[in-house]
Amino acid sequence: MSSKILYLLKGKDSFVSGASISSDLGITRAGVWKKIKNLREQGFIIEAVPSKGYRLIRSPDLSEDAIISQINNNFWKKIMLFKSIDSTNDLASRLSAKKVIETGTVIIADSQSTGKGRLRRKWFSPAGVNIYLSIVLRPEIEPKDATLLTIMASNACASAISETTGLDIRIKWPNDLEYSGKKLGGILTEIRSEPDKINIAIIGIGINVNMEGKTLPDDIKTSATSIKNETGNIFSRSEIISLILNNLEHWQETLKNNGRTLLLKKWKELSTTIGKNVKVTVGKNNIFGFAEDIDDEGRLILRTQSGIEQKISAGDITILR
Ligand code: BT5
Repeated sequence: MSSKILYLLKGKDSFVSGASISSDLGITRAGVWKKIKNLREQGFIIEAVPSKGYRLIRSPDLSEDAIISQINNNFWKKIMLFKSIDSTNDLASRLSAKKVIETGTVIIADSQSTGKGRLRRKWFSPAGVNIYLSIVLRPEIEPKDATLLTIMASNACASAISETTGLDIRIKWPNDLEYSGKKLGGILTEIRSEPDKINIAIIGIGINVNMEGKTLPDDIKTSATSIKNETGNIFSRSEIISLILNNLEHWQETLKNNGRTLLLKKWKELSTTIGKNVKVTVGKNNIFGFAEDIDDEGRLILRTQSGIEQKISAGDITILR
């Protein structure tokens, strides 16, 4: 409900009267005041002048209501924002196992104590600056196509960040968001499935937004970057998250309506990997070759140095000059 008030106040320079809010939302004036109080507690600066009404002065850069007011709430069922948790993916997994959250739930944290990447690698997750979120879905695709979820999320994130910041964000197979060859975000898709059916998919997204480059730990200082580091500007995390969710809704609908080709085409346009000589590290093995394409399941098609075609489902890519 607070998000509906926000919707009425947003983008207006003038005051909106308490009476009109109360009649638009069908609640009492005291009810309006309570919701305004709730928004203020989330960090919104709202001016209140007797006989004039309410005016939104400033929004916090991360808030549930700001996100809810910008997305399709029939599609996204619930937005949950936490100050600090272990890992948004792990919480999503625990809650979905207990069946206390439904598909279309989005779990967001301001910081994570044990944010994770693939293979339980650490994801650096400091407070107050970045995006850490997990989306819970039950997609109607087969488990062998699960990489398409990472592809969908990569497309959604790259477009959202590019549109908001003007940076040319690219995707490195299979799950990296990059700017100028540096890692700006990553995606971790986890599924629980039966042989022919995905029961639950959790798509985890981490994006470095307003983090200062100098605060990066030593091991990723040269390989990672943030939007702030590249543009010098601070961006609203709520805006970027809302755009990501809107884009994801679009790609899910596209995939449902036999739009796999469109999804893969967009991914290839944004990819830094296809058409390059690469080293693919899979476990302890390195495979050298030419990245020819990805197939319909999102697997990398690699022409090895001995001329053999290999299809690779997961690995770490180094692009060779
Ligand atoms: C990923 O793994 O890139 C997936 C990262 C997904 C993180 C999100 S945050 C919300 C959700 N909840 C979670 O617990 N996780 C997801 P991978 O490709 O394995 O890359 C991990 C590697 O990236 C690490 O080993 C570091 O080298 C590097 N790294 C760690 N933190 C980073 C950061 N903040 N920015 C850039 N690189 C980072």
